[in-house]
Amino acid sequence: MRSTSSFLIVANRLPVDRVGEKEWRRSPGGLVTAIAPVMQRRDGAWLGWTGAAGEELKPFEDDGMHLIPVPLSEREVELYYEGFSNATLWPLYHDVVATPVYSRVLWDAYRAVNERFARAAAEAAAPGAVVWVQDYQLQLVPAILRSLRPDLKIGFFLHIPFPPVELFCQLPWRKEILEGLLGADLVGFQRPGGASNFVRLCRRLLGLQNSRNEIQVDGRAVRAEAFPISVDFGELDQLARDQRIQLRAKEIRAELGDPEHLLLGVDRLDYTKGIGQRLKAFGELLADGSVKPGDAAFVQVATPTRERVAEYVKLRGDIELRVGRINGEHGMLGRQPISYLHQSYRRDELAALYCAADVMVVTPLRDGMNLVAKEYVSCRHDLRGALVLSEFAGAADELRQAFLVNPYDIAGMKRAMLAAMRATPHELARRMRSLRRRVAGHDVDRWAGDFLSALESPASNPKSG
Ligand code: GDG
Repeated sequence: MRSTSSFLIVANRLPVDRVGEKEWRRSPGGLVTAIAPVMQRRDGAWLGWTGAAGEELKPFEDDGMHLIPVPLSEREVELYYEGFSNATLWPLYHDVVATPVYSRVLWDAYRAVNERFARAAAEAAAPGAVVWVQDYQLQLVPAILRSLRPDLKIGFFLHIPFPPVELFCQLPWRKEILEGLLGADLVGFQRPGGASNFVRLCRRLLGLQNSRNEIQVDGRAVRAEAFPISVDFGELDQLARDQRIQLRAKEIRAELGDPEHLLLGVDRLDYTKGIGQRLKAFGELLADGSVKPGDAAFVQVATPTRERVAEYVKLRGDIELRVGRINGEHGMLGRQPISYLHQSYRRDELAALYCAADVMVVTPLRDGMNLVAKEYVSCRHDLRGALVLSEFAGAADELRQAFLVNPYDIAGMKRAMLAAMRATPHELARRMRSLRRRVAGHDVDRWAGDFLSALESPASNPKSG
């Protein structure tokens, strides 16, 4: 077994899911696809939790990746993961759309777990290694790691939004989080707004000097910059062209009674995703007769997530009540306007759904990026299909040819959904061509490449410049 690696990913979760007793399968998702080749080229390792509480495993190899498990106890899952990460930081960073829980017990667990990840990374990294820390669960890791291993090149990427000064200041541990992130050489955000919020906060709360996006701290320069994440366009494009996927897409439409308009939502069942708002808009379109029940069908895939966190339990109840009401009022025997699926699907079934849908409805109240929007676009080589997209998703910066909506404005959302349903094939093709060009030219490979070359460029380390 090797001792140290020259390239290290540090993330809350390992990039594999357990199947059976001892078998693992690579988790779906862009991050793994983008990073796997870099790991192979650079003798890389991935450090993270296996997903099972109380499990202590030795490092192992899987699918050509060197994996280093970090253990979490049952109580740490509750306090660090479900607690501080998902009941404090997640709502705070998403515009406080749910009320964050501020608790010292949760904070203590967050700090302790971050320290464990940092120590494990310090042990696994070769001299001068590049370490790339991922996401909001591990914001203290960069500083702890730097104090243990000043020789490392440390990058951090935040997948969710970074909030404005007024909101971030609610956090009782606001300085500690900023100081944690400042341990990195490069702090990456989805949008330029996130980077400037961070720079402003470092000035305001820590009194640090900056010139543009470079912050001076302890004689080092820390860069804050936007790197909008993306999807594997090529892989999805190819998948969507597969005959089996196309056939399945036809079958899905037939199973739904070949509606004139098939609308689709695909989200984790999360209160940031605006699922209730979009269903309300659809329900009103049915109620006021703009859309006839037999003509339109709405499929909402709501993947189970964070099911032990109180806000998610409440959200599930709210959504299911709304679906029940709309179906009760507008359904017919054997046919419901909303097909609500609280289940997780295989990737190829999702691709078939994307190919089947006339209108993809992505309406988060706040979202770092939103990969579903980019996946839909990648699957529509036929240049048909319309994307209704919230202006509060990071993806809206790039996908300007979508039907952009404010999810708080139900009337506006109804108009946009109708416009998407009524658009001519010519208009749809014009919009889709431009959306596809954008995603094809800015795929996840480019995202990882851009981040890593910025991290390793001399500008982020004045001594080597
Ligand atoms: C965070 C940020 C940012 C969903 N249901 C199933 C399934 N999915 C896949 C989708 C997509 C991914 O999960 C969801 O990604 P999103 O970007 O839409 O949202 P978050 O999970 O909130 O992700 C977000 C992202 O990180 C990356 O930086 O864009 O803003 O919140 O890929 O396809 N996949 C499968 N079955 C499902 O049922 N296989």
